[in-house]
Amino acid sequence: MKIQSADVVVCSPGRNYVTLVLKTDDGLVGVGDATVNGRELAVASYLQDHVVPLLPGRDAHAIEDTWQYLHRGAYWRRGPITMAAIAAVDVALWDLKAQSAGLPLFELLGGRSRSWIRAYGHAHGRDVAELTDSVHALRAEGFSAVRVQVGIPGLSNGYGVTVTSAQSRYEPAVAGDQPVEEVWDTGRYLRHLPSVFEELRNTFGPDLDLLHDVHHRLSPIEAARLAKSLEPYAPFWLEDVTPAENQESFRLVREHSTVPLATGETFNSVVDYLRLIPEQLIDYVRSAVTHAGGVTGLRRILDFAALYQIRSAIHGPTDISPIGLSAALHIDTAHHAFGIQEFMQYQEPISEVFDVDYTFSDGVFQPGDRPGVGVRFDVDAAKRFPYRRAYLPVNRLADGSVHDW
Ligand code: CS2
Ligand code: MG
Repeated sequence: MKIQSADVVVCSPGRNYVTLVLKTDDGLVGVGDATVNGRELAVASYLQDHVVPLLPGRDAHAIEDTWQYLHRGAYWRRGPITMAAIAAVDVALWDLKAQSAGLPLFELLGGRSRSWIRAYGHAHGRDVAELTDSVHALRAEGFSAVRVQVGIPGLSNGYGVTVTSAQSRYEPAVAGDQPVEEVWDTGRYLRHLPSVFEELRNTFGPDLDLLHDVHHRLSPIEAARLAKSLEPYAPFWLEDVTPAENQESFRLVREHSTVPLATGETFNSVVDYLRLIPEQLIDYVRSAVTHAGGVTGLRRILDFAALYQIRSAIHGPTDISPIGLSAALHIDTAHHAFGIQEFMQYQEPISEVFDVDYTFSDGVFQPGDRPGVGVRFDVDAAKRFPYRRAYLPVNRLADGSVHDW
């Protein structure tokens, strides 16, 4: 089975996606996701200009060799753009191999390890009343684990929260020629959050798993204070409590609290975890199939994490395309180190372009049984939704200085 052609398609059915389509000489079509939120055209160019010319004629079965060829062979390895491009090739090749075997991908990854995949949903509100309604709505959809994000009094916008009540779902990337600018105040946030968790625990009791994403905004000692103050409400985890470049900073948080910690959505290699995993500074790895070198890259991370009882929580926001999410679900089904799967829920018209076979009901996913990754990508439909420039927000403090978003 040889790769015959490779095409890169950028489309925007609701938001931007970069998709790689590989065709083989025996007529199979494999697809991979290379979306990097707000930087889509950079990864499309990396693929189109530097990777696509290398693919025709290669053995489509040689997944590991192609991965190493694009990783070591490029000399400039790692980085979000490079690893998203490699991920797209890798997932498309796994898709082809599984199709040629006539099996859903999870069968090639070791087969089924669990009966279902537990997911957490995104609840949000501009205040606690709205957040409570949002949690009720997710509970009604069957979610037993919910990420809770809330507006902070005195701040007009916050991470994970819609700006108006008319928006039913939060989507951070906004179409336009300039990023939206937000204003952040750590003191207000730290003072407000414990009362929010207290109210949610009073309303929903001890059984509902509550997750929260700090989105890289705190210093290590601020993160420790937050974790300590939320400990009585037993969060399932706190995510990205502090930026992860200085990995030693997680130790400081650990010294003050037993709240589980999750990080890794911005990482792109197992190398990024060289301290966090063996020194057991985190409890969940959040890398995405799409951003960490595909199925091949993510399995390296999970095998490493499993040695330390650290579990998976594969990144699953809407800026991962249904191809990336479906690949994640196959890994979730097969890998012993599964913890939980993020599900942010796509908005239409996405299903006009991506036809999926996985199902979601009562808070859990099931992978489909189509051979391969299970997603059909409609190239003609994609043309109806051309790329629109969009950026993630930029965050500032009250004095105008840029802060982590
Ligand atoms: C978030 C993401 O899903 C998450 O946990 O942190 O929504 C993140 O903001 C986006 O993926 C950024 O592209
Ligand atoms: Mg996050």
